[in-house]
Amino acid sequence: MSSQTERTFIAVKPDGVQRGLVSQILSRFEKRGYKLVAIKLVKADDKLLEQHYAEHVGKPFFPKMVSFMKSGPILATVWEGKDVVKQGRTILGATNPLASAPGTIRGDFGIDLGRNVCHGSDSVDSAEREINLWFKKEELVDWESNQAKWIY
Ligand code: RTP
Ligand code: MG
Repeated sequence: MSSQTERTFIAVKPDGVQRGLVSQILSRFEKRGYKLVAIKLVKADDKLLEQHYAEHVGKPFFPKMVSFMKSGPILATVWEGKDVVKQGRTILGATNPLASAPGTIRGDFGIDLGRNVCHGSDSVDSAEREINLWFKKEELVDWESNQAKWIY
């Protein structure tokens, strides 16, 4: 996979959707130069969340986190571009919004660990797994961005 086609899974959690932060979050990825390849609103169920957060099943915070993630729609997106997995996490900020720098999504929009507005894949392998979990192959749109020649 060439660096320009690296992909990551970014989600706006139910608090971000309810608070009307969707457009501002999408805008940060668009303005940075990343290409949107998939987007949809999802009401997640237990099965999807147990697979998505498989590494956290059984931890004390897991049941509360799942009930929060089921409390409203989640905006699921896939973005493509150079180093997008790592850069996506940087754009999101630290897990705990209180430890997130101003200028990051969590640092600008959050103050509570359990209400941290957004999710981003933590590695290229996680990204591939999460994209396949949340999206069908045909939902990933293959298109050529006219901006690419100005971004790269
Ligand atoms: P995410 O997967 O949601 O993008 O967050 P992350 O990688 O930054 O952090 P992770 O360790 O994967 O944790 C997943 C989510 O669980 C909640 N959490 N609560 N001790 C706690 O109460 C606790 N620890 C983690 C957070 O909302 C975190 O985003
Ligand atoms: Mg995580």
